[in-house]
Amino acid sequence: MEEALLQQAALMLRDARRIVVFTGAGISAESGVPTFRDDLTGLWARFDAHQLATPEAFHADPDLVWGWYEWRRARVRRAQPNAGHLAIAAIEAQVPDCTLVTQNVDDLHERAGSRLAIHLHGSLFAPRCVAAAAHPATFPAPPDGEAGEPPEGRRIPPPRCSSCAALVRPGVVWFGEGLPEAALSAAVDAASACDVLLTVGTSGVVYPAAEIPRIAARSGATVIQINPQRTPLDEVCAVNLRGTSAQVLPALVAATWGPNGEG
Ligand code: BJW
Repeated sequence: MEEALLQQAALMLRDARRIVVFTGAGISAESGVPTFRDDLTGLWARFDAHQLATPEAFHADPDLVWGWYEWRRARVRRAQPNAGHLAIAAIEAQVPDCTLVTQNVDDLHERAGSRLAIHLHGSLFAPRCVAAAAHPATFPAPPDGEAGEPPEGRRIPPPRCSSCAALVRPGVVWFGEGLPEAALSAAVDAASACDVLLTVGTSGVVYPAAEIPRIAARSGATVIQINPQRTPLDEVCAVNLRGTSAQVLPALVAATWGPNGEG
């Protein structure tokens, strides 16, 4: 990463009153949580999204889908926040008007101390009744803390809702499903009103989430990207910091507010 670019980004952050941090799977990669689209290690390089991440897939084979999400949930439970997650919590501590918007379904931002993360694609830890629109979802707590992690191909029948006996499904947003309205609208509002948006570890190809940095840019904000690879968002970014989030974010926080956050 070029030092001059880091200093340029630090100046932009120091001058900003309203900041949005927008994260994707790359922020959790250095915690051992796989991304989706990285060539060899991404989930979609090993698993078929059509068989696992659509409402039709769950309808066709709920045990396969629930087993896969239980495997992922167990992996995340074992993971720890990395220096990138901690640096974002440090930005929030420096800037009172900082909104964190994540596409991630893990809880590593929360565990790193972030105040409130807007989860655009739901959470691995909030399973819900398939008929949840009709009544509040109630179901026996999933067997957290079971010894070990289910092997990745294991089929596990999902629990049933205690009030209507419908299946309980992972609380994530699958392809073809709408995003949670309140989360999307809060993210759009924050992106429309910020001075700087920092986009970190996302390929920027999944919509409507990928509109968030574009909305910020169109509204006059400066967009800074942290990613080891080029992405379609490069074109809207004033500065592209090529590197991993666990390396670049702490360096950026130190360059902006000093090594001890003295400003
Ligand atoms: C590092 C790093 C390190 C690596 N440090 N960086 C417009 C155009 C085309 C298509 C569409 C469109 N609008 C809608 C669509 C369809 C579809 C879509 O976008 N498809 C495209 C893929 C073509 N969108 C939808 O279906 C959405 N719904 C919708 O539009 O509904 C319409 C509707 C409205 C109203 C009513 C009903 C319907 C829903 C999208 C849901 C996405 N779900 C997933 C799975 C969540 C559950 C789960 O986890 O299983 O969300 S897919 C997956 O992609 C996941 C992610 O949140 C999302 C984004 O991925 P992300 O985070 O960017 O990860 P990667 O892997 O792509 O990138 C990682 C990046 O990190 C890379 O750039 C690396 O270089 C980098 N990196 N290591 C920093 N250490």
